[in-house]
Amino acid sequence: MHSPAVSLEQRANIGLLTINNPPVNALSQAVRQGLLETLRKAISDKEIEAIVIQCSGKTFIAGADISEFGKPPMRPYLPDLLKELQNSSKPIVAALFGTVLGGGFETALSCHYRIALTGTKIGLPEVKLGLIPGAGGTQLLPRVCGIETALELITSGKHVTVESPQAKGVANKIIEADLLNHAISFAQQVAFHKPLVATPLLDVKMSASDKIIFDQYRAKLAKRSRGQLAPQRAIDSIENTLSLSFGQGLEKERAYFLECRESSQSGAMRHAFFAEKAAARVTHSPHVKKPKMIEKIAIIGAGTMGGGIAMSFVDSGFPVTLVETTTQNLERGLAGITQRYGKMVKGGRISQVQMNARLNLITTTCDYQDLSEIDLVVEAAFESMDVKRSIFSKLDTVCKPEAIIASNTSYLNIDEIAESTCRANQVLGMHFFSPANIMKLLEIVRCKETDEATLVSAVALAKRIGKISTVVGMCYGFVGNRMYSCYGREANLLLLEGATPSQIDKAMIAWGMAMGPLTVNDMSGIDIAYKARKENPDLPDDPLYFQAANLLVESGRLGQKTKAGFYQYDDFGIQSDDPVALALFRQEALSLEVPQREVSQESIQTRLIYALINEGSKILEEGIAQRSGDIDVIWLNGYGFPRYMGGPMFYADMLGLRSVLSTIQSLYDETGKDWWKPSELLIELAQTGKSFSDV
Ligand code: 3H9
Repeated sequence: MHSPAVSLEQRANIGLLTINNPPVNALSQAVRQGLLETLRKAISDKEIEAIVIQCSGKTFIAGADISEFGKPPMRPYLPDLLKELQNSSKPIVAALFGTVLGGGFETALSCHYRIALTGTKIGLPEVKLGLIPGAGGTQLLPRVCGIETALELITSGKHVTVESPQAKGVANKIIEADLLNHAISFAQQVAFHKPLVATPLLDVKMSASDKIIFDQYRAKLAKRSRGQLAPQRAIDSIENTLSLSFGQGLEKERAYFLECRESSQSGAMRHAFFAEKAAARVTHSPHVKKPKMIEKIAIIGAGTMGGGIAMSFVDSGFPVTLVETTTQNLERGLAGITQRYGKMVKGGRISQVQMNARLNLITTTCDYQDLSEIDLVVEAAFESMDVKRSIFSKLDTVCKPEAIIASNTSYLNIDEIAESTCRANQVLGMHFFSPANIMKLLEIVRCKETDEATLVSAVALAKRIGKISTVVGMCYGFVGNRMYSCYGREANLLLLEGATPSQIDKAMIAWGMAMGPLTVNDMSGIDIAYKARKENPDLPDDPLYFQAANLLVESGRLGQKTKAGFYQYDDFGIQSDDPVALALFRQEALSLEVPQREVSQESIQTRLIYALINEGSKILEEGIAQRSGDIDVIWLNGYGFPRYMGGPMFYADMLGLRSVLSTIQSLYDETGKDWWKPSELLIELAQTGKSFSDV
């Protein structure tokens, strides 16, 4: 009995194995089993003289089935299957198209020949899942493309096209179209070529400098992939090709792969992979079938944020109308965009031709009447309720009835903004993160009146511009900034208790965060959140609440832009703890009767991370986030939370919610502060032995 996931048919003297496992032909158990059975059958069939492996659907195999990794292993294992391909007595040709990744690429490399459609992407992205290639990738790729390419591709996980110099040697033939017929006739041509050379028999391609390159990579990755196991293991495994036979190298690779697969880092990164896919799913009514067509975009405000948002649309080919109050503002905004693209050209990320094409997609205007044909407006003006309400009411009169109007506000109540229009059902939040053309995250804010067609359209658009989007509910700061304010609150309190800014930042970097919270605050300007706090009457009425930051702003220390904030900055922008700021905190602590103490690294980490978890739990409890994974996606992509920790909610699940609750309860008992009151949801889950992922 053949597995329905793989079929065998004969075309003249060629055995054609077709894999059919949508959406990406992942190597599930059924596919492995099917491949093994059809392969054995084709090899034993006297009429078959060569074999072609092809896939139906949109891509050749895109990797092992990631959803199987957390489960008990099921035979046949991929390395055993690939051994049979490598040892086949009949030549095997892989017909490549789409994204040939991970185990899919290892399968292709295990065939004797590869024929590819132009534009086919290849890669070993396992490190992005906290893994190394586990079916020979680290031993096969150095034999086909050389040591340096193997190091570069495997430790970065990046994809390259078959035409790129790094992929030299992968494809025996690259063709424009008609892949299957070309593959069959290629197989007929090579059917009797002898001897049959499988990849494991090739010598490792290396140059004299390759011996020292390993330590260079180790040092580079210790920084770039700080704290991560998989990239270092990948280097060890590739280095083995210099001293071990193919079989021995394979055995070592398998051991490293299993070590990585069992690690909490890989568990966290796999969670992140699936959470990002799930985040883009919106539960909506069956009446809403299709997203609205959105082709023409307008951005209100050409400042840093508006400019970045405009870039993220034109980068994906959308025409954008940039709107400002004066031509001077427009010129300044456009100059900023041109400068940012110029830097990308200098850095080799885009060509001059691409830059010109992108700039040509931008039209500018100061006249709202020019927006009558626009499908979606993103407002990125000054953070003031009055300003935004007046913009929305003007937009409402000039935009066509079906147009969607979005606000990029970080904190303001969009329900209130929507009231200034007669189309509140077509108003929502699109909260980009700065720099908007670089940061992948987009919080899509569902307001009280937002209809489902509008929401679904925004989500579809986010995917078209390459963003990772999550739909969130309306509250102060939405999900990300609301949690960030709890994280920042603790950093501020610790300053009054006697910790220094550098102590706090170092503790969080040691924990794995990309940057320290106070450095981030100094960079973005302490006054921004200060103003937002002043506009919000619902924040905790506690004299300690953000008092350290308040003091700084009120004494003119706004951050890097004034060369003084939480830190002081010298003429080269180098930061250091500032005795003046420290004295300010100490004095305030004295007058507010906050006892000074030695603050340990661990207690800083506990206070900041558990503040995130408790607030995340409240957000989930209130239904502001649809799933705990959405909160993780926001923190991983918007706030530098380490991917190998999976996000704050996944991390809490890993710790076990009983222990998390007990720590939060102790902090509540010790401080007596309302904000440490454990979330009801956390209590309920901890008591019933459940996790956030069960919600
Ligand atoms: C590996 O191979 C290890 C081996 O070395 C050794 C083994 C022993 N498994 O992204 P999309 C699902 S590690 C299971 O929206 P796109 C995905 O969840 C693996 N499911 O499409 C989604 O499901 P849903 C190395 C997978 O066109 C649906 O497919 N390979 C897998 O934008 C569509 O996904 C990778 O890491 C999978 N491997 O992009 C490749 N891949 O519709 C990971 C996808 O229910 N995948 N799904 O939400 C990708 O990078 C992208 O999915 C790909 C397509 C570029 C292929």
